[in-house]
Amino acid sequence: MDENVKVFMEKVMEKNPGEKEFHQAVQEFTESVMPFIEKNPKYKKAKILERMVEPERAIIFRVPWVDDKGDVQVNRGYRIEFNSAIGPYKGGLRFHPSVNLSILKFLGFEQIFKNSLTSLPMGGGKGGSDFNARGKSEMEIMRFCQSFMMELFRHVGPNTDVPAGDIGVGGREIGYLFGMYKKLRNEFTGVLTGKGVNWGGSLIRPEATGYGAVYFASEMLKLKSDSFKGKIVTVSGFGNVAWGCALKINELGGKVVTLSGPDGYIYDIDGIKGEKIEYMLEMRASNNDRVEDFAKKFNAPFYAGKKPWEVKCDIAMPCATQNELDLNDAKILAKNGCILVVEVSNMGCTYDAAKFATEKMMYAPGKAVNAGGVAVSGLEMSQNSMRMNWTAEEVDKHLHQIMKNIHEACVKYGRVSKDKVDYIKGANIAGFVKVADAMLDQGIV
Ligand code: 2IT
Repeated sequence: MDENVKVFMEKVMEKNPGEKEFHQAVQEFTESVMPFIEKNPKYKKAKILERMVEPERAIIFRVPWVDDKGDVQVNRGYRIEFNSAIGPYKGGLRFHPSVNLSILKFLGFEQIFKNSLTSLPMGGGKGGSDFNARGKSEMEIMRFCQSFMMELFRHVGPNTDVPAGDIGVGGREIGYLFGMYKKLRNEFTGVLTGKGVNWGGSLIRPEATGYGAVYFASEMLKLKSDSFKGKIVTVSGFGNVAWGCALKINELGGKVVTLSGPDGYIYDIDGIKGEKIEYMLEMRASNNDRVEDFAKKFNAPFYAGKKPWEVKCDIAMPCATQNELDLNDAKILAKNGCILVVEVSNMGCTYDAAKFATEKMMYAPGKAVNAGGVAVSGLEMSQNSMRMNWTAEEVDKHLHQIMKNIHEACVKYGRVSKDKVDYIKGANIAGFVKVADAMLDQGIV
């Protein structure tokens, strides 16, 4: 490791003890940008990197609610308002029992550069709760969302901080959160994105993360004069992101053969298409958090407790959660002839897996690949400000162009040779420059 990176990381670790996901995200980022900062002393002098790793504000709050039995439950809520140099804080809310400060800080930190890459005016933020939706009733989910917003409403607003969904927060939860915000503020504004299309939501927002990821991967393949046509694709997860990927991959002539959940993975050799894709939405809404139901319904083999990376494929797309693909998985993928690892989940690959995949296959990081989700959130904000709705074609056209531009920016800053691009470096530096320059312009604040 570079000496400057080492010294910097020691300070980050000392100041943020135990936050291992946050350390991981900062280290990956710092290894890319440190050489760039050394070459551009204006960033070094203004201590831009030291300022960037410190959230502007981190809010932690109590979320009490009453379950169906009448018992009182207490969860912890968070909102990390990380960086507002280029726009209001923007980023999702994650409701999952694994949620803690480290995870939300890593997500908020990555969100800064992802949002910058979209070229839209959005700062970086993230929030959520350790709430576990598994086995909860519809009314319990509603009461939890309402209690969460009873505190969050003081900290957010359409020009301050605009949350959206993430794991465990979809259209249903956004609806309950929005309803309570509107009641408390007596204002109908675009304070959240991912809203229903009848009340301010944007067409294509549900599809955007998956579509955008496939558009980005198509650009990577195009560099090699290749495409999705005829490709076998392994996908992990079964939620909104995996769903959008499956739709677009089918449209482009590829075949998705796996889905996964915390319980294991399913292998569907006929390909996941048509009603099978629609069934993914039912699994999500059931609050069961498992894919074995799919195996039973469609008669596909189910591998309990295993990850889909052992299946032979051309393209692997982790769409579930952080660190779901490690070095050993990456080695198996390469050995089985996989040519491309497209990280769709945030930090879906461990750092050594990402480096290995960059070297031996092709790899692109989540903050570039999955930026289509937040990009269409940005377009939802624009439509809300104008009090207008664009057609699906119009939104999709913008999304496609934004993903092409992000790919181009990654190539610009990440090209290592005629036929090799380091997308980690490209995405990090391209995302950094815009935010760093805005911070310089705005002084020491
Ligand atoms: O990780 C992400 O970019 C999201 N969960 C979406 C954030 C957003 O504001 O749409």
